[in-house]
Amino acid sequence: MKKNLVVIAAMAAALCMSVTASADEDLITIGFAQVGHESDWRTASTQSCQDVFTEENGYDLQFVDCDNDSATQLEAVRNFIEQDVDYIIIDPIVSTGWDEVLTECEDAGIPVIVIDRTIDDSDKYAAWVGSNFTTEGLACGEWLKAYAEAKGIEEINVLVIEGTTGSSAAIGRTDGFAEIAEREGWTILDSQDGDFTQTGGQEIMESYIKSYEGQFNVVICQNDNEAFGAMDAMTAAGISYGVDGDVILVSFDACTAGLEYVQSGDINADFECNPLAAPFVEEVIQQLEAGETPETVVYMEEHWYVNEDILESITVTVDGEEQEQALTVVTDEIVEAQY
Ligand code: GZL
Repeated sequence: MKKNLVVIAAMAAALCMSVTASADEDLITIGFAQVGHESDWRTASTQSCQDVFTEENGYDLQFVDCDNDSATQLEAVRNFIEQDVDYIIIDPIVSTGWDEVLTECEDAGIPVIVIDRTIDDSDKYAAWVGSNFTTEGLACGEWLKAYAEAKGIEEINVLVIEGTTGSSAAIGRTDGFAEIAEREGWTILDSQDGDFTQTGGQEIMESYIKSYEGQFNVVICQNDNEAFGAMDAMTAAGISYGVDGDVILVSFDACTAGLEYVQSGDINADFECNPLAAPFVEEVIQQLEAGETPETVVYMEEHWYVNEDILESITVTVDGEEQEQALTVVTDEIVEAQY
């Protein structure tokens, strides 16, 4: 009797393994080479993918945090090719140096989907899902123009804390804002890389205060974590900022903590960059699975958040077309619902 039970148990185990194996074979394997873990935005971006690409949804997500290192990111993609994953998702730390490895993905027959930041030296990918960073920079400039006029501020002297050098997010926000600054005759006293981190924002702001104290009345931080660091540096130096301060403080991303500071008046305006791309990436993958051709460019919906309701909207010229873009005053409900 005992022998039979052992045989049945062994057969059940083998059946379970074969079911598991075939179930595993049914999973769509995805290699995701993420920028790193430098900001609240990045955490939300990673979580979005981990929430969507789960086993119960039919996916096997192989996630690599590339720690803001381009060599690590290229190696992660090549390892995904070795593993023969079904799809590769890349959020490119920098926008160049990609054609060789994307050619290797193409030769291996593995579709690539780019999210968030752009790849500017190759088009060997199935789709890109993200934001128009230049529009974000233009909107920031147009808001500052309208806000200064409404406040009767005639002279604008700006310090910019940029994001990671070479990233399309930093390039776009810098170029967009600079276009308006040049048109309006503003002075950009300095513009340095804070690497999208709170430490970077604080260190650059501390250096700026040493060099430009008393000369600037606007600080533009290219993400919220840099703004948090800049706030710490200005507070330590006794410099007031925000709606009731001597310095207008502007940020990008509009993460929950950033919006809390907009609501409190510490940050005057925060230009949202939406990190929740995974549902749109899944749509692309499902279209490819069905043999369909997905949209190659998918823009995320974004809002421009402000503390005061003195302006309802701004006009931003995007690719030659004038667009009326609403300004949204931050409320408890908006903060509660944010990423
Ligand atoms: C922008 C994204 C940027 C965020 C930062 O889409 O790539 O990188 O603005 C993040 O918070 O570090």
